[in-house]
Amino acid sequence: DGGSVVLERRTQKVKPPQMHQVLMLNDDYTPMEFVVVVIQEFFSKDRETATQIMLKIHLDGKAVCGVYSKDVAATKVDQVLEAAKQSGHPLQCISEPVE
Ligand code: TYC
Repeated sequence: DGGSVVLERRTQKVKPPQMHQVLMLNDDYTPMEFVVVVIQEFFSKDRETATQIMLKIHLDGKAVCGVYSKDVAATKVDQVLEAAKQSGHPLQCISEPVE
């Protein structure tokens, strides 16, 4: 039969996921070399970039090591804290929403 067809258009609202930055914090005990290796290993940085980030942490107290989705950022934090614990260093790492 001639049933009516109603097409409803809704505005598409698809926002990109909130990104989270992973920050490493300075302390007086963790060796610089350990921090450089951790940044290379878990944040996929080359040695030069990792060294620059480590020095920024050392001088400023903290620095961003990478920006990821919330779950990936949480995994990075876990990996860093586990590696620090295994090695007996007090290195601290946190994640927080960008902005
Ligand atoms: N401040 C440490 C030292 O002098 C080096 C260091 C850098 C420690 C970065 C932690 O996240 C850090 N040995």
